[in-house]
Amino acid sequence: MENLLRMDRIPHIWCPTCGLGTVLTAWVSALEKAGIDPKMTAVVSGIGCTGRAAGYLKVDSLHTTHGRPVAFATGVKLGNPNINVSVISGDGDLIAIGGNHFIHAARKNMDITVICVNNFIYAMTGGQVAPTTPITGYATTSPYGNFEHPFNIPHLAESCGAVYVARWTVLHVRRLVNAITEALLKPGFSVVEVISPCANYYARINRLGTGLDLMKFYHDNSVIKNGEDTRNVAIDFQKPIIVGKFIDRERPTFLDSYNKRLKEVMGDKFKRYEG
Ligand SMILES: Cc1ncc(C[n+]2csc(CCOP(=O)(O)OP(=O)(O)O)c2C)c(N)n1
Ligand code: SF4
Repeated sequence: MENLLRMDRIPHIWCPTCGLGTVLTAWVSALEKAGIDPKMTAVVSGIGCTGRAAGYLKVDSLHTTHGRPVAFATGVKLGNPNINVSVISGDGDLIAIGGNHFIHAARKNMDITVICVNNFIYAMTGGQVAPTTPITGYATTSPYGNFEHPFNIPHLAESCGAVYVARWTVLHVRRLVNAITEALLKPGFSVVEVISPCANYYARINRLGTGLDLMKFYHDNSVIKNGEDTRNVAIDFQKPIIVGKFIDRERPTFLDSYNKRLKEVMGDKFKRYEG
């Protein structure tokens, strides 16, 4: 494991009982399990607590601007299609400011893996409401409880065209590692949503106890439903969380479609794009 971490950056900045260390460990374990060469791997993060992930991983990594990791990842993939590209970022980064990049990369079936860490809040900037904050959940900017309808991330990803969609909590470590492994090996846009405790803001503002209490909540309230229709997996405040592998399907990737179309138009003059 240590060979894939930048040990000179440790100790990390994450709070005690934050779920982000588990996400990082799961991604490293998945890369090893998938047998992917770390030298042919890139990780891209945006800004936020989750966004720090890229800085701790000893592969080619980019810590990019807020909301733009999917756009940067697209550039990396198209620059060298042989590189396995992961995005590890927060729900605010990917689904709020970065929402447009997320939906279009899914539509185009860009061959990247997105690990979206959902802690239901903007953590790094002090606990503001996110497009994933459940209705009635409190945030510093929703002092009366959130009243905006949140995104259901698996359903959003599926609707836009993602070929692999799963959700696990950081409590489900083995299943999370398996899901990330499958996602890394899946050609096309794959999304793993990871429900992760933010004790410092989400739990404190909502009086939910410690990070350990949130883990206990996941233990007692996660319902595994592989293959569940993503329309049914929306998350309500402190209600059971449906987890599982929801989508695993085939669609041509962006580059498959590009190569096919240009070959149709240009015939033998066309040379397959290799980066
Ligand atoms: C263009 C821009 N707008 C706003 C910010 C401030 N900002 C930094 S991180 C962040 C939200 C982070 O939330 P999330 O992506 O959910 O990550 P978390 O910290 O919860 O892991 C915001 C709004 C910024 N850095 N850049
Ligand atoms: S503020 Fe929340 S998400 Fe950020 S490191 Fe602390 S516990 Fe983790």
